[in-house]
Amino acid sequence: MALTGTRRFQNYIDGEWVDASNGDTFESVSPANGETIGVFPKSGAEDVDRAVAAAKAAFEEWRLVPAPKRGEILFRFGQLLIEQKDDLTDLMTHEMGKVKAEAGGDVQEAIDMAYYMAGEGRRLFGQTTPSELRDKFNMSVRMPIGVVGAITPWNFPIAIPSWKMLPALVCGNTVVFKPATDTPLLGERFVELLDEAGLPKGVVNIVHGGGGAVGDRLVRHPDVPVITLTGSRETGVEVMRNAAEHLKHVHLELGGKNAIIVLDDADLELAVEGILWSAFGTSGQRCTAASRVIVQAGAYDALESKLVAAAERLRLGYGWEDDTDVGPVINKSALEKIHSYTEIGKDEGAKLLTGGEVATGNGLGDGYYYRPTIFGDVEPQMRIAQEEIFGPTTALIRVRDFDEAIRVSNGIKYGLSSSIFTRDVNKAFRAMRDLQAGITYINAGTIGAEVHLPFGGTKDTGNGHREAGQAALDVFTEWKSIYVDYSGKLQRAQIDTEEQPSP
Ligand code: UN1
Repeated sequence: MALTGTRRFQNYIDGEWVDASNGDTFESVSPANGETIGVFPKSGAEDVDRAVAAAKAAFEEWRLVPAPKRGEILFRFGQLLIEQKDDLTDLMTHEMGKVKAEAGGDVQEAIDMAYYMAGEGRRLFGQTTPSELRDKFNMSVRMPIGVVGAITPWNFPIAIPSWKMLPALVCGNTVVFKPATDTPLLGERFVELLDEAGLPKGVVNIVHGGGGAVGDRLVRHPDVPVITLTGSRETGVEVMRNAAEHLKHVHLELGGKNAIIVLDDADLELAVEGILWSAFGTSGQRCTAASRVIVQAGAYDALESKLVAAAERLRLGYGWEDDTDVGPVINKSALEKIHSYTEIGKDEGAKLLTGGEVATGNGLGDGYYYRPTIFGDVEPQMRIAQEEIFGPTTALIRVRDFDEAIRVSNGIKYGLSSSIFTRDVNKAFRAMRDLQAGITYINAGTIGAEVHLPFGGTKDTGNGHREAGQAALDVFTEWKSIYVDYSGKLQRAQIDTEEQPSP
């Protein structure tokens, strides 16, 4: 990759590339080897205000562009993503650290979303329904809302912006986008391509900088009626509180503490593959990662030994090298947090089966690498089985039977993803009914959601909304019900209706 090094990047506001008004900057640094990726504006409230004003003005015209035309711009964006897929994938292995196959998947998820939402431009269905009165026509339509503040995380630096911005745009909203400070260049590339696809100026704006300055201003800004955030539970609570003043629409996608259940009758080889992929893929840095494995007693010993052996075969390294299985974690504080949970697990009396340490050999010391870590004999109430670690650490919990497995799986505050490995169709269906989560997988791990189904979770994972799928449209539109009376006379609903048969 041609690294940009100390090249300075800018905000994009009202169709112009501009510095932060205070002139401050921050660097994006690779978690893989410490190389500098680029220098970005460390913006403040003034920059947010300018971007919001631009987006607010652009909304008046963009909302009138026919939705199929808006969809065609997204289609073109999807094509540009395909052309740029290799470059974006390579950049992602450097800026975010995930391995090449997964980085390609991240870009692919945005391509899928672009095509899906492009098609939505010709649907955006409402309802037509009969009226209780003669010569009257009733329907409901989706209306765009206005300026959307999109605050995105670093773990899916291309996919998650697409989940938020593409449905927002096809519905006729305009956007102010604040990407994570760990992956600003991927955020900037995303916006460059949207611009190239033909979005009018002001429709999408990017303002780089921290959550405290940029994010908070967006959340409190009176002219930003919709906030969509993927982040931590703590940030979600703060965003909801601060957005309450203006009664904003707030969409939150927060944490997970997802479990894979393995019953005695499961295909163990398949289960091990599913666990490895879900626990250690993306170095465990997915909201959907499997940080708990709930195993029925009859399968426990065999599963433990197969899983530990397989985890020890995983090769840590740079994401851009073909034979790397697990890349770095995002930064130093993440590495420290992950390691602190290893100490917590040991103190709680869980058995450290493998990993549990920072990896340093073969040049890895220049980045932030943590060995895939598995704890055995974990009790469901231990902190390592309750709190989101967001790293390559998973906890094996032994249970007696199916009912206990479901109870343990549900015994957490989050409710994002869930999974069960079993060959018993009855138990699989009971799990589909009883697991308290927004997503349930049967005979697959906890990761791998597709863009045309709703994505999100129950309980503390969010606030009841979903992104992706048709559900995303509900976040970015308001319903309007329309009544057209063509009788030429005053007809009073509930009063001038036809006679009912007497009871
Ligand atoms: C996330 O971790 O926030 O299902 C998103 C998956 C991916 C998306 C994860 N398609 O794991």
